[in-house]
Amino acid sequence: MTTRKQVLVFRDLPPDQLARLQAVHEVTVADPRKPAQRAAFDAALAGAHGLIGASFPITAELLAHAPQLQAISSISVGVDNYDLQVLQARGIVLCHTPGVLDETVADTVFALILATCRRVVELSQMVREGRWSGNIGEELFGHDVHGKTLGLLGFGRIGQAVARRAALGFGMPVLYHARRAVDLAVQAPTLLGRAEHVPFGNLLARADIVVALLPLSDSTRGLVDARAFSAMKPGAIFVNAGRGATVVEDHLLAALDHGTLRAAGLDVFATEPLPLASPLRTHPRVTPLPHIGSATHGTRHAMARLAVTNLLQALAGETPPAVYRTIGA
Ligand code: 8YV
Repeated sequence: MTTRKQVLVFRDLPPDQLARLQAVHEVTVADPRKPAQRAAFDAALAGAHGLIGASFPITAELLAHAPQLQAISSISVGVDNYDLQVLQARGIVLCHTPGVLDETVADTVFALILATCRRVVELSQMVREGRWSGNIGEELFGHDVHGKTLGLLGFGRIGQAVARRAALGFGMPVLYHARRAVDLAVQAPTLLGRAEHVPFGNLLARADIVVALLPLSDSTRGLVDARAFSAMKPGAIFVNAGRGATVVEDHLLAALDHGTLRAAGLDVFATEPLPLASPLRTHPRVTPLPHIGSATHGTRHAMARLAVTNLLQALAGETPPAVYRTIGA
C-alpha cells in the first residue's frame, strides 16, 4: 500500500475526480484566488507533496514555501504559470493535459473567426436592443470565411485541429508558421497538400485571417507587435486563443484604430480577468471572450481526469501519461 501523501487542490475539481484523489491521499482544497481560502492554501502548501489546479501562478517565491513538493499537475496544456527553472532545479515533476482539449479549443477558434467575420455579436445585440427595423444595410454586411486564406501562428495539435476545420470544412488554404515544419504525411495526413509551412512575414502578408495559438515563453512574448500588425493584409482579421502576452495589446489597439486590421477575436489577454479599464473590453471591433477555449463540460472533465491520473502516478513514483518535464527526477 502506498503511503498517503498531502495533496493541495488549488482549483475546483469535479466530485468524482476529487474522490479519486481522496481515496489515496490526504486532500486539502483551497483556492488562493479567494481571499477567504488564502490562509488555508498557504498552510497546506507548507506540507504539500502534490499540487493540482490551474490559472494561478506558481512562482519561485511560492515554491520556496513548499519544501516537500514532488509533483505539480496542471489542469491545462499551457505551463506558463509555473516557474520551470525552479521545478527543474528541484526535480519536481510537472504534468499537464495535452491532447484532450484540441478539438474543443479549435471549435472556440472557429466561433471567434465566424463571430468576427460575420459580426455575429454586434448584429445579435442590434436585434436584442430592438434596433432591427428593416433589411440591414451594406455598412453592416460581414466578410466571408469560406475560401479565405488562414494563417496559423503555432501548429501543434490545436493548430492542426483548426487547420482541418478550415481546409476540409471551409475550403480555406492554410498557411502555418512554426519552428519546424510538420511532417503532414505522418502527423496530419488529411492536411497533406492543404497546409503550407511558411516564414512568419510571408504568412502575415498572405493570410486573410491570422490565428495565434502560441504558448507563452521568452521567445513568443510580444511576438505579435506593431511590425507584425503592419505586415498583415489590409482588412485582415486577427484571432488569439493561445496566450494574451504573445501579443502587444497596445499595438493591437493601434492596428485596429489607425492601421488596417478589420477586427479581432480574443479569448486570451495579457492580464486575466480582463481589467475593466482595458479598451479591448469595449472596442467595437473586438469580440472578447473570457478564456473559454477548453471550457465545455466534457473537455474540462477530461482535463481534470487526466490531471488526477497524472498526479496519482507521479506521487506513486510511476511515469504519468502527460509529463511536461521531469528533469532531475
Ligand atoms: C484552460 C488553457 O482554460 O489548457 C490551457 O492551457 O489555457 C485552458 O485550457 C486553463 O488552463 C484553465 O484550466
